[in-house]
Amino acid sequence: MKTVTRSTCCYCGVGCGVLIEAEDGRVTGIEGDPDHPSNFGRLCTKGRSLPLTMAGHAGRALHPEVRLTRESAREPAEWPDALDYVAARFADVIERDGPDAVAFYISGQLLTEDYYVFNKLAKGLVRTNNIDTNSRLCMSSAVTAYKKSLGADGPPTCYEDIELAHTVLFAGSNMPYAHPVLFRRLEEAKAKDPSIKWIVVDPRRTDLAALADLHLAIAPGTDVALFNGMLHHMIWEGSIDPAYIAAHTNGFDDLKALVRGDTPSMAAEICGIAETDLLQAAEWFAASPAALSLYCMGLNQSSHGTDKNLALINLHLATGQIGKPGAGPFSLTGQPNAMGGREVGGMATMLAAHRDIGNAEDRAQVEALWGVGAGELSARPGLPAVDMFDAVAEGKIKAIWIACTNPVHSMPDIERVRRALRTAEFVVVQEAFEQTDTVPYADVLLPASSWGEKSGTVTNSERRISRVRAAVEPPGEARPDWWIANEVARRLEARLSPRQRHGNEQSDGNHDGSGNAPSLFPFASEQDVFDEHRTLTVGRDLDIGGLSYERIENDGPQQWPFPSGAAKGSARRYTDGLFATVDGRARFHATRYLPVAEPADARYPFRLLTGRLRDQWHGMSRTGRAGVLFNHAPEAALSIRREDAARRGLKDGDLVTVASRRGRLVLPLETTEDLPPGTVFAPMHWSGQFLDSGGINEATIGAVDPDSKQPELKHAAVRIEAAKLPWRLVAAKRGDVLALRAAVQPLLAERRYASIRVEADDLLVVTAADIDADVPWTERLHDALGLARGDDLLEYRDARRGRAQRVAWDAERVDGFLLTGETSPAAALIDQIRTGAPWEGPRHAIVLLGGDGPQRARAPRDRVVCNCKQVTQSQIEQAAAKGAALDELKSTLGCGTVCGSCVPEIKRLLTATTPA
Ligand SMILES: Nc1nc2c(c(=O)[nH]1)N[C@H]1C(S)=C(S)[C@@H](COP(=O)(O)OP(=O)(O)OC[C@H]3O[C@@H](n4cnc5c(=O)[nH]c(N)nc54)[C@H](O)[C@@H]3O)O[C@H]1N2
Ligand SMILES: Nc1nc2c(c(=O)[nH]1)N[C@H]1C(S)=C(S)[C@@H](COP(=O)(O)OP(=O)(O)OC[C@H]3O[C@@H](n4cnc5c(=O)[nH]c(N)nc54)[C@H](O)[C@@H]3O)O[C@H]1N2
Ligand code: SF4
Ligand SMILES: [Mo]
Repeated sequence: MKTVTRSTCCYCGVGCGVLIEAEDGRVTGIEGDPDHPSNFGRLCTKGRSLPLTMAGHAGRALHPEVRLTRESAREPAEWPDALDYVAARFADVIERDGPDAVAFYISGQLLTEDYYVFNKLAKGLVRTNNIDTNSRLCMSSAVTAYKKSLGADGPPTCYEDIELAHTVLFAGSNMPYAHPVLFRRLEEAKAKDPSIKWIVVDPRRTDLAALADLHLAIAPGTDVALFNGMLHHMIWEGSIDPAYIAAHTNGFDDLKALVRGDTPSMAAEICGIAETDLLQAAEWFAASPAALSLYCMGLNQSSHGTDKNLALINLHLATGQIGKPGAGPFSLTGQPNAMGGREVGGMATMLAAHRDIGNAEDRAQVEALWGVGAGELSARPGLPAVDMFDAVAEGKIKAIWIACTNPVHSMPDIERVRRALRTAEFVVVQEAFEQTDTVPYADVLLPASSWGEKSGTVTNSERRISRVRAAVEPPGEARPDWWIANEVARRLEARLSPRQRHGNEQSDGNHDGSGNAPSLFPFASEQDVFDEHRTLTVGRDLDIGGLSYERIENDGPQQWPFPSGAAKGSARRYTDGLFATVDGRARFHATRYLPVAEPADARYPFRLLTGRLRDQWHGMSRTGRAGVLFNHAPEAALSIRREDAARRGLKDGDLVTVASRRGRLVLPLETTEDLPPGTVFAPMHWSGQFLDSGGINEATIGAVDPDSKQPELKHAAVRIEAAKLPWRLVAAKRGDVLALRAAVQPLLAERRYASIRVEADDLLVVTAADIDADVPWTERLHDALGLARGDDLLEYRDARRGRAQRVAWDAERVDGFLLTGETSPAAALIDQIRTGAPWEGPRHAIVLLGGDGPQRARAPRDRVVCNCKQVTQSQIEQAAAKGAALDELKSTLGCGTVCGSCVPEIKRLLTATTPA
């Protein structure tokens, strides 16, 4: 039977509504929900490809698995046994070493209900605040700055402001890649009114920067200097709003005294931009009828992330560009439910409903609401992510439970995380997919149901709460995250001694969860959890006392606050100039520019930036399952400015070692004009599932912002050297790419460079270097790929020239190959497999394909720009050379007509191509 289920996309913080089509328990299709106020039916490449990531159960975590000793392998276990075991091990550690000897590291991709149960488990039952999330790597600087300046967390703006803004300042955001559907709304607004100004602050010339009216390619990490310089100009040009400042803010005089010294010329020099550009930006911002800032990780992921946010908010407060349509500081949320996580207080420094752990009254309120004894919640702040893993490495935290995040890939300086997990006594990993870099460290693997299979709520970037609904049953024995946490919590409740559960003074009572004291975990469904959560918000800034599943069902997704009796949520906050601070006034902060934690120097002369690609999501556990999502960027690479490469005698495709003070990895080089001198860029996505290394976080730094504790994932000093590993092997095989990946992945780490790429849904390619004399490895790869033997294998060896070539046949078709030494035929062989055309010549002639051309290191294929219509870069360039404009390209090639994710890049290609 065919069903259609209304739900929400599981990727970015835009929070697009989707209609999931399913048949016979399988997700078969997806459409944008035309009625959802985030996307009105649109989806981007990632959202549209969700069904492809759900084809089959291969690679999913399907059963609980337990290993009793580190030396043994995990064995499948029954749910009750696995849950009992986790509860027993946690209880042992808590009773022996105290509650702060355990920790929870969770995720902004959990649903609000999942998050709520974990938070209550840690803070309400275990009584530790050691619960932190990957939002620490993502939103915590934005949260800290909102609280310091406006008095409360959460953006004051809404999506409608995107259409109403007249000046848009993008700071450290690459929206066309990271928030594509919201960017479509900006494109439309600007198409309607070309006088709208776009200013982009980003060291890189991204597709967004290429479309901007003004691109400020600042030196990495210098945003505070830029914003202070802009404010200086506004103050001394008289373009600030003194009436607004006087009526609604505090602290302006200190800020004014500070920025007196930050002249535009000094600021421009620090930022490495033209002073006239800085002045232009200041004027467009201050004089605008409505100035909106959209900012993301370029500000937050910094050792001065809070100050970067505050310096930008200063501009809004000084000019009164806040609390009115089209204006305000709009922090774009990364993950689908980073906001929901903050709402339930799921971080080491927070309590439920935007309360603070450090605040005795807040604690007392939560104690009363949860029904735990007065004074029993721990006042000791928990450890934020980086400190948490350090404490594990130091043996202070003995047991850690990781859910819905992959820290062995996504944390800075991953070797530190690996060390921690090797040291830990007990590691629980709650995952939906088996192939991640964290799963091997699990003593217990708890299989989680995932998108399309689970139900609850998420809150998007504009504070809008949407329903997530299950369209199919979870595979195997996977269970919803809230259920898993709830089951362990009940067992732990029964195990922890009364003294632990109810404090010293009540130790005589029988509160062991066996019936006398009501359980803290009475939840029978995710709806029960939501209903408890909303009662905790009543009277708070995020009051959702009036919101229920039923309400969302009937009236659609709603924005908070949504107090009891409200007819609808609030689109915009602070419209009356009354802020969430004690005196109702927003606060200016005197933000002083400070350099990045690790500036480049003679030994590590390059500044490393990291960020996202258009079609991949984080560690690729999901997007890495769909071949089509590799089209736009087939493999990991390090981008470098052409002159910087040439000066070092390096060229496109060369393998280089990227080394920092912490770690190193090898990547192929990709030259570009889009980076400032002395700066290199690596995407964050590739991990040990696709590379011999763990990806770029081998090199990044764990330095954190002093206020938000967010690590500086965007900046580290590195050295780039030729890896001097000649290209030696390319192999490919047609088949089940997930199975092939699983078979090949364990071999990767043995090479100094090895990489897997998915060429198509049924074609996997492996490249490796440094394998000269290592014949056994080649044989193992051959076996892992399942290349045919005997008659169907054509072999050719030339020992003198160090070449070996094998081509596997499936009847008349090429099915796979493995080339060592001379790899130039690889590209043509891959094409041969892709097209699936029968080979007509004599078999031995196949190895001559590609001739004796230059050795090709990179993916040789023409890059696919438009994924929906499979239109390549060269097709677009050829049409552009004939003078075609965007509309003509759309009607002839069809590119950019479906999801629109490629339109910014098409526009850029059009500008770069001169018609012949
Ligand atoms: N395709 C895709 N979309 C995603 C995600 C994904 O994995 N893939 N993840 C989601 C998540 S969780 C997040 S947090 C968001 C992130 O969304 P974004 O923050 O927009 O994405 P990033 O590419 O991480 O970083 C944005 C830009 O910051 C720039 N930058 C680096 N250093 C500086 C600096 O010092 N100053 C300034 N002004 N800019 C700097 C980088 O060059 C980069 O272009 O994306 C969300 N959306
Ligand atoms: N160098 C560098 N590093 C970065 C960043 C950067 O810009 N540069 N960005 C940082 C940012 S902003 C972020 S948000 C983090 C993201 O880092 P991570 O949180 O590590 O990213 P994901 O790969 O999305 O991890 C989510 C995991 O949960 C699993 N999963 C999916 N659905 C479910 C489910 O329903 N339940 C459970 N239990 N598991 C599920 C997925 O398979 C995946 O392994 O990375 C950070 N790291
Ligand atoms: S913009 Fe794309 S990834 Fe983000 S929620 Fe919408 S469809 Fe999903
Ligand atoms: Mo993020």
